[in-house]
Amino acid sequence: MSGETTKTSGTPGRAALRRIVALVPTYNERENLASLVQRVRRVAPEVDVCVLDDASPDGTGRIADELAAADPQVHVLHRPGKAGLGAAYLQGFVWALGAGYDAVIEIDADGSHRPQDLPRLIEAAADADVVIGSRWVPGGQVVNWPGRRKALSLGANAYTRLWLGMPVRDATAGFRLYRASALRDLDLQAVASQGYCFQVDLTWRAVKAGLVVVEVPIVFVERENGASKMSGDIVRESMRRIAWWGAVYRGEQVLHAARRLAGRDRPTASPEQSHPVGSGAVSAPDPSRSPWGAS
Ligand SMILES: Nc1nc2c(ncn2[C@@H]2O[C@H](COP(=O)(O)OP(=O)(O)O)[C@@H](O)[C@H]2O)c(=O)[nH]1
Ligand SMILES: [Mg+2]
Repeated sequence: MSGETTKTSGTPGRAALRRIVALVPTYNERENLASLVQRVRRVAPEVDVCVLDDASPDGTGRIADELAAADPQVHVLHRPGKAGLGAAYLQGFVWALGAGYDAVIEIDADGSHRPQDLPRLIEAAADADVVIGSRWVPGGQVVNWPGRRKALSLGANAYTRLWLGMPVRDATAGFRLYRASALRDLDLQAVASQGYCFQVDLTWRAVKAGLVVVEVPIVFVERENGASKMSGDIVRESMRRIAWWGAVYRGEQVLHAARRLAGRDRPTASPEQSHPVGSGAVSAPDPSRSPWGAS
């Protein structure tokens, strides 16, 4: 498998993934949903599907109901109204954990995430807690995106790296696999991100928790039908929240550094005061250099 590993401090010998569910968030995806669900079921028949629909006015929820009625491996969660991708996924995660799945996959309804890449994501999870289908690692690709969308995605990832220093190339990617055990480690109740910064939020939590995050290259194909829900509000929420997480992180680094310096001057310093501190960038795969002390 080609890909990039962000951390290597997780548990070796991970459990086999017997039950997997692909969560498909939808808002006005009438033209896309049936084909996406059929493709997922064809490529990965062992994988269940759960549609997370925010009461789409175009009737996507009814189509999801028809798909579920025809296939016992397809489920639907009807949500009361458009509340953002993050909120939909959080409900999906809680549902999947309650239903006993070993892993969840996030996949868009619009065909941008190709179902034929699913087996590689699942395969990569043999050695990882979180697998990101990445556009921005060698071998990754974006098809039919206008220059400004490419710039937005690359800019968002550069902004994220600048603030958070984590060595993930595509932290905003929405094609992912999470082991159920990883989700349980991530304190989902504390997640407040509503829009697409949800993806960065969970990546950041996974890296901070010392989980193994792997990026595998994917080809992202821009939708042919329907409209993108990307908006200025979503971009602004992302910029605000990422800057806040970064400021907290940098503040903690300064605090640790100050404590370490103070510890040098005082031989009686407590173990906490003399704890090793990271050097700025998240220096995986050497957890002893992690600013969170995940050694
Ligand atoms: N349930 C739910 N799904 C959403 C919402 N916003 C976007 N989506 C879905 O999230 C996926 C990605 O959205 P899309 O508009 O394609 O974003 P883009 O690929 O960045 O342009 C699609 O399946 C959308 O239908 C939302 O508020 N609620
Ligand atoms: Mg899309």
